[in-house]
Amino acid sequence: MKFYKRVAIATLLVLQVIGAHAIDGYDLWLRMPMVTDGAKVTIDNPQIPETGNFDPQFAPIAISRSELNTFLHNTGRDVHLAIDAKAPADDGFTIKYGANRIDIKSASAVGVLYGAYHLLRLQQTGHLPKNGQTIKERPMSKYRLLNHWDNLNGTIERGFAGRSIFWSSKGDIVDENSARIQLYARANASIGINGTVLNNVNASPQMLTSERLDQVRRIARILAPYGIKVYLSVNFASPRALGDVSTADPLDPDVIRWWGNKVKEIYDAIPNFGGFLVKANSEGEPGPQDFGRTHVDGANMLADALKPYGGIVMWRAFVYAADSPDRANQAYDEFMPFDGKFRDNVILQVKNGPVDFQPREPIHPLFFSMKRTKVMPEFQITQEYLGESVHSVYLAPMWKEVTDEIDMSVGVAGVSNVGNSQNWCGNDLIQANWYAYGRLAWNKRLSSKQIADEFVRQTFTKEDQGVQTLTDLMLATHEACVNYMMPMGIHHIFAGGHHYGPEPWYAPRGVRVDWTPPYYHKADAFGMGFDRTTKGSNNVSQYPKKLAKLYNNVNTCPEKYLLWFHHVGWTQKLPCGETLWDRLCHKYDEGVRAAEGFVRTWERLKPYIDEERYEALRVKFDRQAKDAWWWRDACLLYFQTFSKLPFPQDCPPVRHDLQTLMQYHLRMDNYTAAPIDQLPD
Ligand code: GCW
Repeated sequence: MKFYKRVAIATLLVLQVIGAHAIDGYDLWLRMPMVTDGAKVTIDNPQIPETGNFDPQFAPIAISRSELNTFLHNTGRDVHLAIDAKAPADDGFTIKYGANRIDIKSASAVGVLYGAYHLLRLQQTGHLPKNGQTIKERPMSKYRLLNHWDNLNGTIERGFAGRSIFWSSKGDIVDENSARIQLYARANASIGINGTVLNNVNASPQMLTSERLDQVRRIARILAPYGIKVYLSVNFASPRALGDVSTADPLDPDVIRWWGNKVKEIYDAIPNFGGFLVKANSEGEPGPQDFGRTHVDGANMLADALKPYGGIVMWRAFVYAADSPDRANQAYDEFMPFDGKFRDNVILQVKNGPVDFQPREPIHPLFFSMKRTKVMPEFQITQEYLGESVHSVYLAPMWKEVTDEIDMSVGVAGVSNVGNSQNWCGNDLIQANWYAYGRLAWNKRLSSKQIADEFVRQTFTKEDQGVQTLTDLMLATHEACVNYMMPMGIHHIFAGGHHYGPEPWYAPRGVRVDWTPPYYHKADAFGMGFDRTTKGSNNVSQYPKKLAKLYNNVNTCPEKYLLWFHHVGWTQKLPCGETLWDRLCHKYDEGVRAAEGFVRTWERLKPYIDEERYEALRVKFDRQAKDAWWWRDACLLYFQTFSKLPFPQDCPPVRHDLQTLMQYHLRMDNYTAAPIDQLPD
């Protein structure tokens, strides 16, 4: 069958599936009714035939036309699509909304597709342009990637929404899942995502076997028409592990040859392959240091292999050794000396904060200092540390604390929250995080509020009162979560292993100390907090002077980072006028009150929301409020064993006792969501 026909038929199949089922979240933000009065859509480039044998490079145009035909209401204007060398390049587009016609133009086919989805979004959110208006868009980041931590057996590391849509212990599921993978592509293209890493950064060498690469090839063919390239995480020891070379030393000629051949094999099968993502010498993964080489040796060797084909290497900066006095210092210490030494097709992928995707972290200092290296931030969309898919936490406000301050023009990566659950994310409301991630990758200047508004109108309700109430709720969730889990710069006081719930006391013998909460909170008879000042670990000095000065002084350090940078006495007066202990109690209370408020707000939203999703989220909000109490009681009662101070009088009494909470440990396999019915009441 001709390529274009296949795309068109597959698109129709997806559309049929969408039409057929109840509101269960499956169709994400593409919940558009099909129109019967569709606009006439014309392709203005004579070299692109209206029907028949499409050159694959024009597939996005075919999709644009079919999407607009199916979903764009007739506004009395014909729609014209054109690839035009004078139109915006780099995936950008213009939409000219004239009196009789709408022109969508871009220098590339995929740019036209982004324009088509933009127009549909404007229709769905009630913001169609005015007569004579021209919209011009151009993405702010070049590489807009999702990272899937999917294992080849179908489990997902830190995945809370079912199993992988790409891999299965059953073997090959690409054909079986092709409709879902296509909808995944469509959803991503609609928000401008242009690349996806198909497997866990803790990568199995098996990823690079010929059988697996054939599956990758088939996935790539489903994604390509939507402008999405595939990338793979690779295990640095692959040449040795797959059996034909005795080492993985990046300077060894046999190793270099092995990678060269492997890369050629990949590009022969997948000409638009994107490149590699590498977690090396981190948390037990192999890397160049195992052979006495450096990150630069490792990254550049892979970059050289990929270069002839236009591929890139994303090399992660998430490294830390077990015995360091401050984990937050390490990425900077290890990578700064290499600034300017990486090939130009290497991008350093740096987590948003210097520790690990905590509910709140200061910005990673490498963003300010790596001046001669390409850098892209990595965010975690999946809520490993923010209540998994149980807590509804809208993450755009958290990401914007970083994206507003840094350069994202090279690219951005987001660790996906997608699994094969019916609603993709295990929670209908946190689909918003996937959506918001894509929108911010496209345009980091969008406000959290605007993105929430767009999301809500396309998914839950278009009624203004409902939209307003729900977006206000969403906007409050992140700060609430920080407050009930770890306010004022506290970090990493989670339950060991799975990270669901509080265990600030967790410190079993034999576990690496930097994987235990006391390493981070440092509570003692005097006070609590990690001293990262010039008198402590000196982490502040990794920041530009102005910030270093601000953070170093306990009186000027923003309260939200206070215990991140300072060890503060329990009775010390803070700039707000309260003592540390009282302030801490009040912040936890603030979090609990907010979480309880979400339950009531959700009940008020009932008239606006379909029964299925209303009920599913009611149960989740209820649990989130209970968890907020659990967090507050566990943390305050535990820290009280150090402070020996009473709760301030206006604080409500605790609901739990410390002993019981300390005996409780949720047993959970790494690859599922927390079982709600087994959590403390
Ligand atoms: O946050 C930690 C997670 C690990 C993860 C690691 C990383 C993929 O707990 O599960 O491993 O970060 O980002 O490499």
